[in-house]
Amino acid sequence: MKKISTELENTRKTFSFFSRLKRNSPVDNGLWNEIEEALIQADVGVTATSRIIEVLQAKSKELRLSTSESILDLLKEQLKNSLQKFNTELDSGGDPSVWVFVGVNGVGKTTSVAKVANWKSNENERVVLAAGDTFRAAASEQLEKWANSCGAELIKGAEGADPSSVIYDATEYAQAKNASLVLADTAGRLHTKSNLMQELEKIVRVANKGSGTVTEVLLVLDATVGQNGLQQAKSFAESVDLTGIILTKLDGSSKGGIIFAIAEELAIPIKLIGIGEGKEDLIPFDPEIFVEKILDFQEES
Ligand SMILES: Nc1nc2c(ncn2[C@@H]2O[C@H](COP(=O)(O)OP(=O)(O)O)[C@@H](O)[C@H]2O)c(=O)[nH]1
Ligand SMILES: [Mg+2]
Repeated sequence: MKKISTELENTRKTFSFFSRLKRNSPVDNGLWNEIEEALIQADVGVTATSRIIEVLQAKSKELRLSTSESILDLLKEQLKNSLQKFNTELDSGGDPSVWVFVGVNGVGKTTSVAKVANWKSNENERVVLAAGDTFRAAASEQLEKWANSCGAELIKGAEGADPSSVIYDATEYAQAKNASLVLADTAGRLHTKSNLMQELEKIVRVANKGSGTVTEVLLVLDATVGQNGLQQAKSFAESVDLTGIILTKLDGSSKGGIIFAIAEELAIPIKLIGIGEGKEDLIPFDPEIFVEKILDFQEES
């Protein structure tokens, strides 16, 4: 897996107000307005932004902070804390463990399955992929290519097959072959279609019936859709117990602030972030590094 680097440049740019900020400008209404505007522009969202500013103002008053530098340090702490209350570890406690990838169309589910397969295969784990997107034949072909390039095995069904049974078969196969991890791809579904959301609930239930245990249900969210991602997360969370979020396309997005909106409004940890289309373009989410990367003063010359 990669380390955070230039891929987050766009996100850092939307927080650029902070890099233009002078270390010792006074704490006045102008400063508060600018902080508020910067957060909203970076897609932190109105609700989360108001809450963040409220807490920041109360604390800065209590601590009698008088420079922009001290306010920014406090903001960093606060943002890190909001992300750190979550456990970002992925649970491998099943035997085999089943990780189910869910989300709407085009967010990067299949690509994320491939990236995780590549990561785990590189750590010498034996990985089985389940082609649970049986809606289109092209979907399992796409996954098959990835499986070959990652050295993972693939279990697929016929087009139109019941995704639950494909995923169930994959867990039985994994058990028989002593593979420790099953990564289950699923078809994209609109969070507004209740029959499709019920199918997800069934997928998780059936996957748990065999030898495997579903230890992760990962919602894949596309960072570029901004605040709409929040609505998707809320709807999916109503149908299945989401254990984590994979936030994709942060490389092309200036909307990294959605991370704070998710943290403030939903109790679902972000576990992985996608920073490109290749199988290596995945990084574990680290709140400390993320906040340090995007919020900083410009180097003084
Ligand atoms: N830039 C970028 N593109 C991505 C990322 N993840 C997925 N994609 C692209 O998004 C498109 C849809 O991905 P796919 O995995 O097929 O989405 P799915 O419909 O949810 O399975 C493809 O063109 C991927 O290459 C990412 O982290 N960054
Ligand atoms: Mg797909």
